[in-house]
Amino acid sequence: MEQKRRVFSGIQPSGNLHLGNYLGAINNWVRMQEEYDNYFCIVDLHALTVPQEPEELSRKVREVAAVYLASGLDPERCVIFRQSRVSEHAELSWLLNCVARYGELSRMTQFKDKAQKGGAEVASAGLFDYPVLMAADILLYNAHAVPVGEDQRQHLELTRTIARRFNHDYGETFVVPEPMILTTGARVMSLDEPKEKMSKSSPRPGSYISILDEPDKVRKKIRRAKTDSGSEIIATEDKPAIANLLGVYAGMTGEKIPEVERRYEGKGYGDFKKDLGEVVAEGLAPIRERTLELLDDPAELDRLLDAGAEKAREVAHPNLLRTWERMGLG
Ligand code: ATP
Ligand code: LTN
Repeated sequence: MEQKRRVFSGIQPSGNLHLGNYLGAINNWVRMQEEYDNYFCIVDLHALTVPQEPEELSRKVREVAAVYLASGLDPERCVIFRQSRVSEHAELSWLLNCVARYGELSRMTQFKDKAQKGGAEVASAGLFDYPVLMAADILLYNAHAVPVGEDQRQHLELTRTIARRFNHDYGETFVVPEPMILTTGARVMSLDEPKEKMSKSSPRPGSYISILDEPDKVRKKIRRAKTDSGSEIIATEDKPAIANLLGVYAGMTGEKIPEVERRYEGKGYGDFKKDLGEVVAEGLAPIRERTLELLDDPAELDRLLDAGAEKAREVAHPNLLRTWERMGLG
């Protein structure tokens, strides 16, 4: 039998999982899980790059695991695990720190944005190093493809650079991974500020729809979402707010944006937002309900994550040993 290609991806257990995480990442993982050999991680070490409340963090790890399952990831087909429980991630990260360059990390826009927000002087060294740990996550599994949202493109390009440089300097070791970034849903913007991406770390709850928001809250947030001037429901550049809402509609229903535009020809923003509220509320409701059920049994979630870590280690450990050898630590 032909070997399936491998995918690796992850989400940080920080803040509230939102519609962008769902449409840009999880929903695509669910759809393609049959086709690939899947590794989906809860990247708790990445979450530590900005301050976290310790108790909250462990609660969030289970929450992300529950959302993965509730969204339809099947633990028979996907290895679901927690990054910190496979210590090879941190170990490979150090080795790759010695391959990645300071100049490259200085050019990462996510670091620049986040460091600027909290003050660059007090940003953690971990925040600066974040993309190297991400490269370690991916290269440790020799993943062929990495399904993520558009905001991760630059990090993936760096991962590819690190893999190529390592292979050149130490001999063929790592698969150079391909980004897998779909067009619809890859960049969901804030509801109140369509120039900013919908983000977990946003202090404004009205800016995002949490996967765990109650249906009425979802409807309300969409009703209040910013719109553009004019009245046509079309995804043009001068209509960033409506274009974003159309993208959400298409992402949730699996339709193409032009199909949705056609359906709303001659209708007003009010009608469109009302329907969109229903589509999103109804789409998320079963995921929310199932997540809450799963969270009622934390021991079962922990057991699943432990089993996942064990399976992940079967791939990660030999790859780390091989990297040691290549670098002269064998
Ligand atoms: P933060 O904004 O706090 O950095 P985040 O919301 O970007 O967090 P992550 O855990 O960093 O969340 O991202 C998890 C996945 O969700 C990644 O694949 C990322 O590309 C995707 N993603 C995040 N935000 C969006 C968005 N607004 N639209 C589409 N995909 C997104
Ligand atoms: N940086 C990613 C999360 C992440 C990730 C990964 C995604 C960490 N390691 C490996 C894909 C593959 C983010 O979405 N902010």
